[in-house]
Amino acid sequence: MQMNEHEAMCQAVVDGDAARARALARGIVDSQGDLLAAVEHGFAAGIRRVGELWEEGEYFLPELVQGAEAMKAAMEILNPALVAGRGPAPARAGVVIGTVRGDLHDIGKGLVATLLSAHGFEVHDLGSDVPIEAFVARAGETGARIVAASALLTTTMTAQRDLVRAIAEAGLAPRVRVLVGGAPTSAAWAAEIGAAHAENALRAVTVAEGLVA
Ligand code: B1M
Repeated sequence: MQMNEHEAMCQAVVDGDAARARALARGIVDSQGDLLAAVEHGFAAGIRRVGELWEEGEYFLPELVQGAEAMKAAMEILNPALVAGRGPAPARAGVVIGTVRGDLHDIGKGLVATLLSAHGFEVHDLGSDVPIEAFVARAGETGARIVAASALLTTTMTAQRDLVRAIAEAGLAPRVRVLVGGAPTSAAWAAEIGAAHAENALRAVTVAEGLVA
């Protein structure tokens, strides 16, 4: 049986095959296919499967890293196309974004940053393992309206709470609102720490638009 396009993308990530992932990403861009569907049902489905295989003890750290490399190789091609595909966007508020300190997971954060840019936000991406002070400093310097913090580990999500406090202590609230996300986070967690929450990258755009409206 022949694999469909999304299954092939998923499989390339599961196999940790960066060259194949890159070629499939290039193919979907060149054929002007649905890029978001390719991310969600193809490459991201693959990295989620890698996570399951790792949890089941089938995969070890090298396979996890290879899967992530394949996913990132595809995103390097898809990210610019996602931003360009939206055409000229109206100037919107600034967003400082990063993955919190101690946390190296940056694929989901990168997707959120890309979609925010594509929808006209001025995005300042600080990368991963970002200290609280760096978020606060950049928000102060740039006059950004939103600080967006991603956390993928249950051990690092507490930094999101520290960030909300630090923004208040720096006198930046309520002009600056904190948006949190990442697999272990939830709307309940965000409400508890006084932040806004989005469960995926597209939703992050809608929530961010609401925060600056
Ligand atoms: Co790690 N890892 N990892 N990992 N890793 C997880 C998160 C884990 C759930 C795997 C598992 O056990 N099944 C587990 C966490 C367990 C827990 O805390 N509950 C885990 C672990 C334990 C670890 C290490 C500790 C492993 C070790 O070393 N023993 C280690 C930690 C390193 C560190 O950060 N200090 C580690 C390392 C790694 C790699 C480096 C190998 C690699 C990351 C590479 C990279 O990002 N550059 C990696 C990967 C790839 C994963 C999994 C498999 C996939 C994550 C991913 O990219 N998903 C992950 C399992 C899983 O999530 N199922 C896992 C795809 C991405 C598109 O989704 O990031 O969820 P996601 O983002 C979504 C939403 O969450 C949301 O929108 C995105 C798109 O819709 N979102 C936001 C994300 N951020 C947002 C911010 C927002 C709004 C929405 O607003 C600000």
